[in-house]
Amino acid sequence: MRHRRTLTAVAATLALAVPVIAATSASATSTPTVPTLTTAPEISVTDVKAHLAQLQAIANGNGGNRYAGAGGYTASVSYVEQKLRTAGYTVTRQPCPSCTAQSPNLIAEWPGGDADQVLMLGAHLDSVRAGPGINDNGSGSAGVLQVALTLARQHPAMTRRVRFAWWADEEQGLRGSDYYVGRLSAAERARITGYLNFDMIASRNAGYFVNNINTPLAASLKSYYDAIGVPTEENVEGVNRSDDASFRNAGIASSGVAAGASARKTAAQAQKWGGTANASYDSCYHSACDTTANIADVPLGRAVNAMATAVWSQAVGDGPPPAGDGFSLSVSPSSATVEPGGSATAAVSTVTTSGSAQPVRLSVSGAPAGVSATVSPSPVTSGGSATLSVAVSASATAGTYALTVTGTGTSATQTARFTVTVPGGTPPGGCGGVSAWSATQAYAPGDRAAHLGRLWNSTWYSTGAEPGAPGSWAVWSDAGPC
Ligand code: DTR
Ligand code: ZN
Ligand code: ZN
Repeated sequence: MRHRRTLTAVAATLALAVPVIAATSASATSTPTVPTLTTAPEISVTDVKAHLAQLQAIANGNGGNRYAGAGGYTASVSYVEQKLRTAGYTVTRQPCPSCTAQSPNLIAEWPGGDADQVLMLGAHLDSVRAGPGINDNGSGSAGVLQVALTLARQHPAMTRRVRFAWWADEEQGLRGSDYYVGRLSAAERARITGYLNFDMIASRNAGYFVNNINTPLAASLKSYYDAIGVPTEENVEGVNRSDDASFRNAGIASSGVAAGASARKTAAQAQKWGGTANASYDSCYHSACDTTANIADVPLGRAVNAMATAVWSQAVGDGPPPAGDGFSLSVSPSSATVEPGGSATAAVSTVTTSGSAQPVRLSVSGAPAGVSATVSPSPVTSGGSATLSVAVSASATAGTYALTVTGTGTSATQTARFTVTVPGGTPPGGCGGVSAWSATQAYAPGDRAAHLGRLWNSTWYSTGAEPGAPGSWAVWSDAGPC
């Protein structure tokens, strides 16, 4: 079922219901209330903070920071990547040659909506060396991640594409986003309808800043704050200091929200937003104290719900969710080279992509003679995993074979490919027609046998002496691969 969030709860505190640009419908009840802002689901601050706790743990385990080029950055990338994959995203690590230690950007696109109209959301995932970077910019990274996970879980009908990015090396000069934008073809650039940036969204002495606040792209972000009665200002402090600049410089519309860095809150701002006048928005900016203790829940919650509002109002349609396939199936790795006599395994993963979890019966087909392939356990409940085991007998014919793993669920059937290559240039029949070595056969000088992808010449009398085993040189000579 679709979540339809009204702003009734927050509206209770407002003297005035603010007209909302992004409103798609008014409440159907007879009580006059604030119009529904969008169909956006509520993003839970608790969920976002759970990601922040993980980023803090990553920094703790990596010398106290997550800067690009160090272990804390790589581990942050792995954390976000794994969360997205589990949710059903195809995630791309884009190596960035111009970034410190060639640190990668991470890009994930939700497969729905018009591919010619792409709304992008991004946050830099690196920190400075001085600290764990939980507000700068764990906050934006975790927020964008939670919105991406929520989109996947809701699986709504899409109008536009939504692409999420976590940038490398922002702190050394916006290098990750600069590389990404520089690599776009003119056609790819033209497809991006806008880029929304989230950098430092949970500052403890928060301001409510919107980048390029009077542009059409900013309207859905601003309208969220308008609707909850929080005044916003242009993000003057952040101009040219975060990844939206890479997009703006390439002529792509950009916006975003921020709660402020080291600049000081004015008396007028303290009056309208609360907090401390004449103190920095974030007193731990670029410092060791930028930890999970440096996060303010209120600006964080507002920013992530503004994000969701922007995504749902700009890219989610009014129709019902597409009839879901229900689950996805993948095999990793998707290929292996297996010598005769050898074996390989691969992980078979399923993910529930819509509705509730379902039992999925797993099977594998397409194995040629001499190759056995099994998948176990079966069935699994979607969300679960199994193992594909491939065993190649000594007499298997060299070649490349496509195996098909089939998952039969209650709402759909999915397949995934696994390619197995048995090496050796042997003509059909295996080792030129020479029989496979047998442990029970008696061999005499001059006999030949095929074993482990090699041809063996018998030089003495033997039974049960395995060619290639230690000491077998006494009775077998190796005549090379076959
Ligand atoms: N992104 C910050 C730079 C920055 C400085 N001031 C602001 C204000 C709002 C957002 C960002 C910033 C950094 O990464 O250091
Ligand atoms: Zn930052
Ligand atoms: Zn910074």
